Amino acid sequence: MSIALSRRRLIGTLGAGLLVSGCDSWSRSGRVQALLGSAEDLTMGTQRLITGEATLGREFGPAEMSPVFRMNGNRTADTPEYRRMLANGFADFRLVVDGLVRRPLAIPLDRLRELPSRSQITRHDCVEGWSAIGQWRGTSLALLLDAAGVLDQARYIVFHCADSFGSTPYYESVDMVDARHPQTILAWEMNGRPLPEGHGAPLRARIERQLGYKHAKFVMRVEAVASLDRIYGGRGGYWEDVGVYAWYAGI
Ligand SMILES: Nc1nc2c(c(=O)[nH]1)N[C@H]1C(S)=C(S)[C@@H](COP(=O)(O)O)O[C@H]1N2
Ligand SMILES: [Mo]
Repeated sequence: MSIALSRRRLIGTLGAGLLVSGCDSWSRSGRVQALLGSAEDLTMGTQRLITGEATLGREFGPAEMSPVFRMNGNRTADTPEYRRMLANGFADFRLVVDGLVRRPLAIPLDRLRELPSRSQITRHDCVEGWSAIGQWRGTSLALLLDAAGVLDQARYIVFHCADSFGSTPYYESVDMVDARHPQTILAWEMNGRPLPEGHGAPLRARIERQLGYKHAKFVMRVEAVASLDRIYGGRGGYWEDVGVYAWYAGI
């Protein structure tokens, strides 16, 4: 607890000098974007330095689970293909792992469920100001990346989702430290039941040391890339491209 507090305080102190308040036109200039970018790098670097790359996010006991875990963002993926897969219990679903890998994979859900899995009870923190504690079980992303043989040039993992806002698909990305973190899983179970539609069936990412929007729901494809520049808007995620939230959302 005190470590978490002092970490926050330190990050706050370091960040405060660089962050510029207000939403005048100057704040939208390239200079501010650059400043915000360097503040983000500093936050990530500081956090990794203090907590270490493999530090686990806090885990809770069953008694601490929230009676209600709300749904947020898209509660379904409104495409004919998704509806078809949902109606069929995802029997036709294949998780694609591709990009900078030696062996691209297309893995059925049943097969994923047979692989070694990890279960964790963690707190989900949404940037909008709510939290909930839930249990997640799923397949380690590191295991899948090893099975596909991720190439050395790969620096990020992109989660491609089935849902969109308007015509813009939701997506998210993490670097290799978070991709290979022991608690980073593609969860197919929530609170002891198959992952419900509203929470991202059939698979959603759990990135336990980052805020809620990084936890991509409705994950269809995992892509290893050297750079995020040419993925959609180039900022590494749907909300990042909109310009609202930072790519690194460490908590
Ligand atoms: N594909 C997809 N993933 C998403 C979102 C979304 O709209 N689409 N919303 C994000 C946000 S902001 C939060 S807080 C969590 C909400 O997860 P929940 O619905 O399981 O509570 O999912 C995240 N992942
Ligand atoms: Mo969120």
